[in-house]
Formats: sequence, structure tokens, C-alpha cells
Amino acid sequence: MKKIIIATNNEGKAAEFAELFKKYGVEIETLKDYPEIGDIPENGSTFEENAKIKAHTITRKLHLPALADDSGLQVDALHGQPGIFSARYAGDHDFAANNAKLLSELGGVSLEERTARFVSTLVLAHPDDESKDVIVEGHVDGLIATLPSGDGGFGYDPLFYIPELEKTMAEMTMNEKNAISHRANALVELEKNMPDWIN
Ligand code: ITT
Repeated sequence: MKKIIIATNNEGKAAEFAELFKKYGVEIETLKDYPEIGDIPENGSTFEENAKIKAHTITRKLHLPALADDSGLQVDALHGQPGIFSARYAGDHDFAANNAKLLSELGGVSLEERTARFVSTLVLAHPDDESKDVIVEGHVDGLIATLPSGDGGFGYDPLFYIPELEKTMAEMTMNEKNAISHRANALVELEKNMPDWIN
């Protein structure tokens, strides 16, 4: 069976990728299966740079295909913040604190002006040749709600409201989220650009 290492420690992302890859019969492993790799410093200045850092840390150490996602929330009223700092906006991977800070920064901003998008940049990295990497991006538009709602998903999902579905992402099942999410949309782009070397 084909195996791809997903360059993530985020269990929410890993669960979504496992579901999204089911139909390919691809075996998924994550950084949790390779504790010797340790923390990867994400010191790039764009989603793409950070995704490359994560993917290449794995390919250089393991010489296996690696897929990295660098993602985040861009809020228009905050000039695109938290952006690449989404995971550590208030506290490192402290989702409750990050959501509380977002609500406080948006205090007094009307619902119509709370437009935002989730962005996901994926890098599928060749085991030994970085020139053969595939880089794609996906996004999903929504609004930042005034109160958190729902307990599914992770991160900013309880505040990310999709008007067409009248739900926050945390109120969706994983299948509903995977039908519209930034990561799923990026994966559709990856499918269109799947490299021959993957076989
Ligand atoms: P890895 O680097 O180990 O993959 P991470 O959580 O640090 O995990 P990122 O550096 O890409 O991942 O940061 C993404 C942050 O953006 C994530 O921690 C959330 O705060 C937010 N985010 C990304 N996708 C999201 C989603 O689908 N739902 C809610 N929040 C999301």
C-alpha cells in the first residue's frame, strides 16, 4: 500500500486527512509516528514557506513522500491577521484563548464586516528531489460569529460561520466540513496535479 507521511502534530488535521485520503487506499502516518523528528520550527513568512519547511524536514530525514499543510485564518477587518500566526495568536495551540482574543479584537465590528477566510497551502514533497514538489492552495470564505458555537473540528471552527449553511464549522459533521473546507479544496487541486512519481 502507498504510504504518505503527513507532516502534522495536529490531531484535528490528521483526522481530516485520514478521511480525505480513504478513497485512495493510501496509508497515512503523521509526526506522532516519528517522535524522533521532534518539533519543527515554523519560521517562514508565508503559508507556503512553512509548509515546505514541514514537508522537507520529513523527506530529508525519512526519504518518504510527505504532505504538509500550513493553514490559518485571515480576517479582513484585522488586515489578514492572525494569518500565519493562527496557531499561536494568543497562546500556542490554546484554541480557547485564540478564539477569545479574536472575539475581543473584533469587538464592535458588525457581522457584515466580519468577513474572513480559511486558507490551506499543501506541499506534497518528493522523497529526494525538491524540484518535483507539488504546491497547491485552497480556501473557504465565511464570517466570524459573535459567539462560539459547536464542539466539532478544532481551532477557530466554533467561530467560523458559513452563511449558506447557517452553521459554524464546529457545528458540522466531519463529512460536512470535508465537503467545503479549505483543506478539502486544496486537496481537490492536489488531485488535479497528482504527480506521476507518487506511484
Ligand atoms: P501542524 O503544523 O503540526 O500541522 P498546526 O496546528 O501548528 O499543526 P498550522 O501551523 O498550519 O498547524 O496552524 C494552523 C492553525 O490555523 C491551527 O492551529 C488553527 O488555529 C487554525 N486552523 C487551520 N485550519 C483550521 C480549521 O480547519 N479549523 C479551525 N482552525 C484552523
